Amino acid sequence: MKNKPSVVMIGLGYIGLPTAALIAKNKEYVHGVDINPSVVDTINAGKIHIVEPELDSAVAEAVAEGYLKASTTPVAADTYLIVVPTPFKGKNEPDISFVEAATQAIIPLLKKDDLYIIESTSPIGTTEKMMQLIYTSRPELEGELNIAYCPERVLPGNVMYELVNNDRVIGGVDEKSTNKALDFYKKFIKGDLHRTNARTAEMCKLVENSSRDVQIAFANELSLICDKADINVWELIELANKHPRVNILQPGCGVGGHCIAVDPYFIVADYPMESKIIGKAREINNYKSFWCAEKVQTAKLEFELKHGRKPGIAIMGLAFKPNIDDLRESPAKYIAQKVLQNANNEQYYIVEPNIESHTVFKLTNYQEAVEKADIIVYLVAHKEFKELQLSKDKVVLDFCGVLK
Ligand code: SAJ
Repeated sequence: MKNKPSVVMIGLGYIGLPTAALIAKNKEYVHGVDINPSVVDTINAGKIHIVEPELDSAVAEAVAEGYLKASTTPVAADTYLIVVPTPFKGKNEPDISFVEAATQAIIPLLKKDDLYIIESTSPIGTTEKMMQLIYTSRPELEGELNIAYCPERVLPGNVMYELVNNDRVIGGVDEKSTNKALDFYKKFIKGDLHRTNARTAEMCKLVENSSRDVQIAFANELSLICDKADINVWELIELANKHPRVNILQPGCGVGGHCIAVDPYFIVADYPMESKIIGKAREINNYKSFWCAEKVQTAKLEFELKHGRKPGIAIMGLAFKPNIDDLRESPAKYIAQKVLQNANNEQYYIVEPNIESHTVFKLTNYQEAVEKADIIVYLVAHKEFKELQLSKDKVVLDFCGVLK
């Protein structure tokens, strides 16, 4: 890079890389940092290491024009963005050590008026904690930096559009920091920018995903009740939603992905006595996956009793939600594993139309699977499954509303 970078982006993953490409598209020089040298090499070659529509061309262009360069170490800039993972440690407790390490790495580079922003999903108080860390090492800068929290809210698969168009919540540790962060995001975001303080912005991200988790738990709880009460839950929800102020979400085989099934624990870990509904929703959504696996086991035994032979079983879908290839934290994958652990000479057909092959599961084409199997277990409502015609003799366990 010929010019001095104005932005350093620490963490070039699912959010950091698209954001870096977007800033670079706006003709600001971005120095991207990742601890993984192969990620750095891939990006410097103008290529990408993740699957996300339109990201490849954005990165290729930014690198070719010299606005984006990656490295394993940070350099001096005016704005520093921290977009690293915040995984779990112990029993569902957030681990902010990557945010801490990223902050430590840039502390020596900071100068008066610089802007430091955390985007990583973080427990409440993290931004203030990092401020303390910075000012303890660099007391001469106390009050001279701009420090803010601004969570991302993009939906995987639609990142390049949502990054630009979604509203953002921006919370500084003081007014001056909020203003400076707002000026920064204004340059490349078309959505509205909403001002608040750092703690509220941190909580806002956790609450958005917890709210969805709680709502899905309600739908999943209804599905358990309806199963016992012999009521079609899909019809029930459709009818209840005719009320102008009711909007129930859809039950499924559990909640997956790396956001909704994770972020609520960030609240529960710090406020266990107060977060009763949030904690219970996690339990219900996890239980739903266990319940589905048990249902398959029962259907299998019933088939054997009735027909005097072992059934063929089609497990339809492994992804964490419909029409994607992402299996991370997938309840469908968990159920498939659990069902296979209980296997007893039945024939299994594992189906995932969005991936070619898998290291653990031997995959079968979805048409062949439903033709050969006696029991069809729908775990993910992929569009391909909705077009299938099933013969009347099949036993169908529809956990995600494919047939609704
Ligand atoms: N699900 C249901 N029933 C529903 C809707 C979803 O069971 O009615 C399940 C899905 O099958 C999946 C899980 O919930 O297993 C999560 O899927 P999702 O589409 O609700 O969300 P994600 O994880 O792909 O992305 C979420 C989004 N947050 C919200 O919608 C509040 C996204 O905007 C966030 O940016 C993202 O989390 C994140 O990074 O936090």
